[in-house]
Amino acid sequence: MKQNLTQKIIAAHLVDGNMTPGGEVAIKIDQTLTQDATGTMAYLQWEAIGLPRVKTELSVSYVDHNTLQMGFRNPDDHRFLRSIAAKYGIIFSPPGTGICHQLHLENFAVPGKTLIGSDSHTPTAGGIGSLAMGAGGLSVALAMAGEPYSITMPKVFKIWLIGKLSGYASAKDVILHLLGLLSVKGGVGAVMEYCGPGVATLSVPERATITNMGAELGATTSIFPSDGQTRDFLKLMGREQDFTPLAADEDARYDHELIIDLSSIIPLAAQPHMPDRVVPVAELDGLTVDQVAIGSCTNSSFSDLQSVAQILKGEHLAPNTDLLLSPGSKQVLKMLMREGLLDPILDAGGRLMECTCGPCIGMGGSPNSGGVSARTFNRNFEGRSGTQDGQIYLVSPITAAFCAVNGKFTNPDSWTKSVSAPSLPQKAPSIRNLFAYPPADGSQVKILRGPNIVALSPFSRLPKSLELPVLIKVGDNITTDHIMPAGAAITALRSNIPAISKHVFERVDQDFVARAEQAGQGLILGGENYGQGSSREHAALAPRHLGVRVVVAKSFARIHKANLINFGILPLILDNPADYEPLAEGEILKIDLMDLAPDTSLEATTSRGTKLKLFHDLTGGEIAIIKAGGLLNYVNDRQK
Ligand code: MIC
Ligand code: SF4
Repeated sequence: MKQNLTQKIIAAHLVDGNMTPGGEVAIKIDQTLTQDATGTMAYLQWEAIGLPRVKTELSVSYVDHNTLQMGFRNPDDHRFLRSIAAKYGIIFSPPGTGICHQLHLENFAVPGKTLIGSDSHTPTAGGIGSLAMGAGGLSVALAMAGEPYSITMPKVFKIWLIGKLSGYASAKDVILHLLGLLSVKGGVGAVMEYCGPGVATLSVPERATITNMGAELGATTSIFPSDGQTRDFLKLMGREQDFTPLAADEDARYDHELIIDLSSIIPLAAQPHMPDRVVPVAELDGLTVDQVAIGSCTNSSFSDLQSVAQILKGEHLAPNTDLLLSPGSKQVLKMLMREGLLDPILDAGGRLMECTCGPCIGMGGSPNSGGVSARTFNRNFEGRSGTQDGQIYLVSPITAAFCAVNGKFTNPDSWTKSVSAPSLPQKAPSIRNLFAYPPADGSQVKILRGPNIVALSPFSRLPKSLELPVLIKVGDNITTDHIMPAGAAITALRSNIPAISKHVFERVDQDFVARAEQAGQGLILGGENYGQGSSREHAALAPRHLGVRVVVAKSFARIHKANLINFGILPLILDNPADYEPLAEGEILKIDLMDLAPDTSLEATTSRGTKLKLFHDLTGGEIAIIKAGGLLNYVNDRQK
């Protein structure tokens, strides 16, 4: 049978299951990655599994999210991660070496391999033809233990590219165009597979921008074929031996088809506060820009920053505008230095930051009160920048650079500075000597901990019935940033669940934690696409710590739903969305769980005496995990 690329890679890694969309498939995972903010918890869980060495072909632990080291917490986390990596056979990337996804693309990602990472932008490696997915830390820990990774077999969307980008349009505008078309939930349950004659016109870093931000569509992942462009990139990275050509069969079947003419793409921007609120940059003409931030795993490649340098050359930042720039990796930074491209940025007044996530996750670089910030990032959720009323616009590096020079958005028709088409540099210096490679035998390595690293306490099993107050009622598209905010102060608590739990929903409702603590247990009522965004399992773990046993919503985002299951929280769907309106905070729902089984619905009685039908799409395995009180209990039970 003819297969698309997604089906080919899944079939080659299939351990169990049925490859019909909607069915469950368990696949072998070749590579894993973690970053520091999710990694400490992932490795605490890895330790609870109790194996002497990882079983994957390659596992890498990156430190890129919180490198501010304000006090002992971050450096203790980094030291813990370094020692864990050495002991268990994991490559360690020290703070400041680069952003996990950029580094993985440059140094480790391989066409046709499977990769899961405890970060939602792991699909960046789809730019090189890996089947790369974001997952919770516990799922990554289990993959390192050699367990297959279970997902719902995705539908596959064919994104047929024709034409060639021209003028000031860039890869970022392609994915913004798609977001405007499909919305932040348009890709849920699907893989975006790019093909067609336009593919050959895009370099690997441009492809990676597109697959990276496929996460904002809610997609399981996004993938490009592996072709001549892939070979060129791997050769430049000194890894030509990792190249294999890969493509869908001709006439392969897809579940949905879309055509994008690259030559019709124009500069676009996502307006506050959602990545799908997309408009042409021309419509923002005249809007004052207080801050420009360039970098993040979406747009921090050499060619991205080269275009910025070309626009800034001989210019000065507008007096009202600040410019922050974080290169994606030390390799990118060294290339900029070698090609003389840092001078124009620094001479224009730009501020060079570390090669980390930086302002993207609110690690400094927040805009002023009510300030407009044009960012080359992938998320503009309210408050994520660290300034609650900051107005964040997501744009390409080219648009960002013009904003920096003009101090405002301007119509691209007025742009004159020439920008060369994205290209790979002639030579790229390897920085692989900066990674710490694990010794062949790690048994003597001592794990170094700090007082902020608190082991997980076990969770109780699911009882036969629950009587739960609605602790909070929220609307559609609630992100994990709403549930468990990031930023320097809170992210420093990622390895301490009791401490981080004090911040659940704090940007939405200051009283949530007190209410939850008083009730002892309860449920969250959500709308559509509940839990979109990050893979941070703290958005499930911390509510669970506060006694949340059930989330009732109209629909769920993929990774968050998996995280809820992993920590024994029952994700239930309102059978009749009209039941959402009358439900209020404080109301008590009595849910009988005796009949919890695949393909059945549950009944709840409200304190008003009304009946609600709640359904779920959980598999037998997922129900068993929830009943056990979470995946760690489940795995430990199995080992007994
Ligand atoms: C994000 O972009 O939201 C993050 C921060 O990278 C998260 C991971 C985290 O919360 O640690 C993600 O994308 O999964
Ligand atoms: Fe880091 Fe931002 Fe990318 Fe998340 S989206 S991995 S915070 S750069």
